Amino acid sequence: MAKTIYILNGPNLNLLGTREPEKYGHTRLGDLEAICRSAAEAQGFAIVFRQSNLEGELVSWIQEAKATGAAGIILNAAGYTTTSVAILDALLAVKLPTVEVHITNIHAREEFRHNSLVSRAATGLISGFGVESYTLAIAALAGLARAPGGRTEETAGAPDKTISKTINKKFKKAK
Ligand code: CA2
Repeated sequence: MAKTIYILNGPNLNLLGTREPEKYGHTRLGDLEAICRSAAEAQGFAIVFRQSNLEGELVSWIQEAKATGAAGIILNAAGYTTTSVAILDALLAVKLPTVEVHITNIHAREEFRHNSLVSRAATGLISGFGVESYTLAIAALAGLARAPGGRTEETAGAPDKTISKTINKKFKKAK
């Protein structure tokens, strides 16, 4: 059975395509889900695609991703990106490969959007490519899941040094 990628969206993203199109574009959330589903299926993955305006619900879904054996998480925490220690703690606890996504380039915007707590636990960050940030994230996660000796549960979110140590250890064992 195909492995599943959880794609989680935070507060106000239900408004996608209906407000502020100059910032967030014209694609509605339902259309984004369809785009993500076909991009993931093309790479051999299923998706669970959800949006919530509630912090705790996002935390529960991160835990659910782990409990159900998901391949990884793509997370646009939106307004919770810079404020939610609870979401950061959940990501640190589940240790799943995680790609943080943003539609806009958060570093080209107001300073308060720069200090992402999510980034501290994410494997990587894709920001500023419109809704294509999501399809780029799917490609990145699919690559991670496939890469031999690549980032796994053990090394998700860890700095590269730790990852090379883990890989070296595995190679030594194999010899
Ligand atoms: O660029 C992104 O994806 C953001 O995560 C969007 C968040 C913002 O707080 C982050 O700094 C960057 C805001 C999401 C609000 O979503 C809306 C969508 C359409 C219309 C209005 C709001």
